[in-house]
Parts: sequence; C-alpha cells; structure tokens
Amino acid sequence: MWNDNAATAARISKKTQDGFSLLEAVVAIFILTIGLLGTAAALSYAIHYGTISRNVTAAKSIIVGQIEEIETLRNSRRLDFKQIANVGGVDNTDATATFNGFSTGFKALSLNPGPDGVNGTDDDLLDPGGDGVFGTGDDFTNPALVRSGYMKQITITNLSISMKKIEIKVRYFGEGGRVGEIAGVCYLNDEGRLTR
Ligand SMILES: [Ca+2]
Repeated sequence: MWNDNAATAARISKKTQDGFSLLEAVVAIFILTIGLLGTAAALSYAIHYGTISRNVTAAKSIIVGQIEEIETLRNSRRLDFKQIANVGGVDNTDATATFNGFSTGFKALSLNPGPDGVNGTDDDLLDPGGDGVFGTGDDFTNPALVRSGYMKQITITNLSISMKKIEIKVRYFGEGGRVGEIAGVCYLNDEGRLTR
C-alpha cells in the first residue's frame, strides 16, 4: 500500500515538471509575434499622426501670426489701408513710404522679414551681407533663412473700399512626401477710416 502511494506521488511529481511542448512554444511565439506586430503598427500610426498634428499646429500658428501682423500694420498706420495688397495691387498714393506688396503664390517662409520689415513679401530672404546694411552691393538672397517644411500664400481681395478679404494658406510637408494644406481667412476693415 505504501509503495502504491509512493508510485502515484512520483507520477504526479513527474507530470508537474513536464514544461511546455514544442507545439505550445511555437504557438506562444506566434501569438507573441502577432502582438509585437500590432504594437509596431500602433507605434508607427502614433508617430505618423503625431507628426501631422505638429505640422497642423505650426501651420495654424503661421496663419494667425501673418494675420496679426497685417492687422498691426493697419492699426499702427505703418501701411495705409489701400497699401495692404498683393504685388501689383498696391496703391501707394499719398503714402509716407512705398510698399511693394505681399508676394503672390506659394513662397518659402523666411526667418527674417527682410529690408521692408514685413513678413510675406518678396524681399524676405534678402540678407544684408557682410556690412549688415540693406541696399548695398553685398546684399544677397540667403537660402539659409528659409524655414523649411512650410510654404505660405497670401491672397488679398478688395471686397469694397473699406473691406478686404485676407486668405492665408500654408502647405506643410510630412514624411514620405506627403503634403498637407490648411487655410485661414479673415476680413480686414479700414478701421482708421471708419472709427478715427
Ligand atoms: Ca519682407
């Protein structure tokens, strides 16, 4: 009787130490692989949409910044209301300073406003050169001033003698050659004419 009990205990002990079979290990590795692939896909998705989110936030900031600058140019009277226009549409009549207008079409963003002190114009990438003075012989277009990854277009439409539509579009360039575009529109009135 005692021997029978000992034999049963030995069998139970042996059974608990069997471990995984090869098939169980293969199935476990397969499931783990599927799980890791899913994690990699989720990470890739998160990185991709994180990049898009950053680009959209930056593009919105660029749009708001340009609209606020134009509004400030009007409020400070640095530009007459009739001067706030694209190249070819500026009316410099009786203005204190000549303004060439905002660039047409999509242009690179610059880190500096250039000699006219206004962002979004054709001179934005102009560098004063070694003498640090604009308008001298050593001025040059400096590609190092380009803020890469974004392009901006400013379109100004006269709706009436005292109202303009300002549309700012920003294109951003993501991974894999993807291009996104976001636009902002504001309406600018001739506040000086209307209220001062
Ligand atoms: Ca400029």
